Amino acid sequence: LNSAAAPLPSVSTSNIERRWSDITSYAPKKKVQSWFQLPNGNWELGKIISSSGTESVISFPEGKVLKVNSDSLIPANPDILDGVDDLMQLSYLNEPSVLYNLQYRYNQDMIYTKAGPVLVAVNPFKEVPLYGNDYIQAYKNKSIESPHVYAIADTAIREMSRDEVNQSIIISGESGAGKTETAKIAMQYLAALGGGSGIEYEILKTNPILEAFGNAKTLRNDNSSRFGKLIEIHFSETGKISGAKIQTLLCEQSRVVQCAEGERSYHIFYQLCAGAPSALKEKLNLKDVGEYNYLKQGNCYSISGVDDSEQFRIVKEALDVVHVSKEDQESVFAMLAAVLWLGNVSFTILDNENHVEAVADESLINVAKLIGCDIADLNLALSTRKMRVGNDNIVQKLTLSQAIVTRDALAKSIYACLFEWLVDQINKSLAVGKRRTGRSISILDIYGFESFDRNSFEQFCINYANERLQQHFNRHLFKLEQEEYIQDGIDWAKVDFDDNQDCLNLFEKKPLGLLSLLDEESTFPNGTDSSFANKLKQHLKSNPCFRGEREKAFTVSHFAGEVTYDTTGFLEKNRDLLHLDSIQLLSSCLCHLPRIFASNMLNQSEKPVVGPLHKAGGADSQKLSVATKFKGQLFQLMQRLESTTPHFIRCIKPNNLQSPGSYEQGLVLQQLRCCGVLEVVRISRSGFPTRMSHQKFARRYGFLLLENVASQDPLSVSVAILHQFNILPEMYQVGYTKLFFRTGQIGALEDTRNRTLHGILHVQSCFRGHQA
Ligand code: AOV
Ligand code: MG
Repeated sequence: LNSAAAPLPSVSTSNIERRWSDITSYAPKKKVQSWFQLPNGNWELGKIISSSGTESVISFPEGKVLKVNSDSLIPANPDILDGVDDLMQLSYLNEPSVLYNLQYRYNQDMIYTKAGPVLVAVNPFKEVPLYGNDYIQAYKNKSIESPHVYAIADTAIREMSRDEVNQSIIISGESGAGKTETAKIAMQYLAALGGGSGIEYEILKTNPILEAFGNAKTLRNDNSSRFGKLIEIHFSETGKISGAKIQTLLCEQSRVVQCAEGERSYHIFYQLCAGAPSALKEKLNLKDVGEYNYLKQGNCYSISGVDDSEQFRIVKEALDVVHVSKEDQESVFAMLAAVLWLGNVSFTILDNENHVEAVADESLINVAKLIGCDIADLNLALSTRKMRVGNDNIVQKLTLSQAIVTRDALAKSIYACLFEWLVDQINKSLAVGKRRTGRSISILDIYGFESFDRNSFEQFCINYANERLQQHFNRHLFKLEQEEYIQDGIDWAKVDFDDNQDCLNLFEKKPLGLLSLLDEESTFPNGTDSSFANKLKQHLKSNPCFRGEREKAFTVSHFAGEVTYDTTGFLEKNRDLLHLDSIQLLSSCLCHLPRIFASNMLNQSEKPVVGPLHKAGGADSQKLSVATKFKGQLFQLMQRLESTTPHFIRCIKPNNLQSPGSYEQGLVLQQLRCCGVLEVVRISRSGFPTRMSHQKFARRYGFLLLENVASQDPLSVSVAILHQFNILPEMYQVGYTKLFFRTGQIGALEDTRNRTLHGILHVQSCFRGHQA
């Protein structure tokens, strides 16, 4: 979140305590050590010297003594619990204690902590000695128990083979929190354990490629993912990786032609300019990054600590590994150069109606040469538009602003197609072999929640995707879990959580949701960003998640905070026009383009979902709106995840400076709150994570019974087992169909079962030995 806008936690501690009071209520009342909130919002640990009525006297380490309202104190845990592995172990589960516990670990480079079933990862912003082969082996052999991404990946592998169910590792967190790094760490572990065929090496090499083409420096993150990615890694019966498939979520296109001050376009442009060998440079007529308009706008050419030229070498090597031929690689670089040169194409005004033609300078000549078309054809495609009026084709000249839009649309399309083509190539190379078992582990890494001073269509899509992801998290950790308890009739006090269904409805409802209204307005030839904003205000004003703002803006209350969107450019970005002329130009040109692009480009004119968008305008293609396409991809992605057992990792960004050693309590707390980390811990602690049907339980442990049970029905047998093993009543619940156990309870039973079985087998083998 925006640092300026990130609210510090409320100074009124009583609210927070009330909020968590039910959680802390079973803890002892005697407050020896307590948290006290300072006016700056941070918490300080003090010792209570005396307490009388509503007032307490508390002393702080540096000698300060304060008389405070007893209600404002929040109990702290005893020192022995400092830095516990799992927040479930805290005696007092409250916000300052959780913040302190994470910080205590963070200060010692223990960046991972469990919150019940969820792994919390606090971004260290520096190298920490927790990775590599020794650690991988240690987690594999279970000689280390501390929380880690490796441990999550290990559980996923085990459960995949044990339960024969596909698994997923779902990584979330706001921009710059560490999702992409975490995804790579998980991939490392899977590759190490499932390696052998060599395909794991290819899988790892997709990272530098996709990051070069899909990541960029933003104000939040020097290596920010501008696309979402689900990689499905397939395993054979023997547990070896047999292939993989990557599915992506729309790549941010606008960045190709514009970016904010201090940000960069996609890494690959800078890498190409810095790293291309001189022969390639000459062939593509490459200049210094500072010569290209598209790269100049951000006024930022390098990233500290990153050598673009070296990165280019790494990307080329990776392209070799995933079998992109040298010839195709050269075409890719030529397309990138074409995009850069397109940005330098300028126009001269021909008449007093502002009609233009492109200036036939170096830029135009280079573009034509690079994409292999005629200069005159390119000029026509950039400065005119064919229209059909009745039965006649007429040619309309474009004005300066129309020509610029057309030029930029062409550049964005080339880039988007290039990206899709690359993903296709990678998927071909990683294609799962014939002997597939259908078992897989998927890793999800999308762009994180974003809130800038100015938020546009891109943030709108990104934050919508994050809202969906949060819903998935809620469904699995809160809804489904509690529904199962209630359905099976066990005694359960419901734990509340922040359901984000209302916000999702605001986006998805038809016909009066944000997405529908956007599409509708995009189909009107006369629709504008302000008519769109007005429509939103008119139809959505009573929605609690929506607020109309002055001018063309509106605010959405997201699960992670409020974001105000400026609708400027929304319609154009959603329509994403590419004139038929441009499509024809590209599909007729000479280089490798047709092969790379033709199918993708022409696909775009398939379904007229946006409706009569360009009927009035003429011969433009009809195609899916960007928002609709995005929603479709998102649904596909979520659907894939639905059939898997999820493992959640929550990445936390400890500061907005991207620097090590700084832990801002307010910022961390806000992230913990918005994703409901404490509620997850609470459900896990009071919940019954292990469950087994009466039948299965009776079958599995029935033979351990010492006395015969009068009735042989599974429930009576189960109850008899529970009694014989002295399992305390508060440790389990008997449902209509299942038994529910608290964490760890079934472990002792399982041990006895194993020991007994082992004993029986041992006796049997002795017996057989004796006979022989
Ligand atoms: P993101 O994926 O969550 O942001 P990244 O994974 O790109 O965030 O992490 C941002 C930066 O934090 C990285 O470039 C590293 O410098 C650092 N970092 C993260 N995790 C680690 C780690 N485990 N060890 C060392 N450094 C780390 V975005 O893609 O912006 O939402 O759209
Ligand atoms: Mg990322």
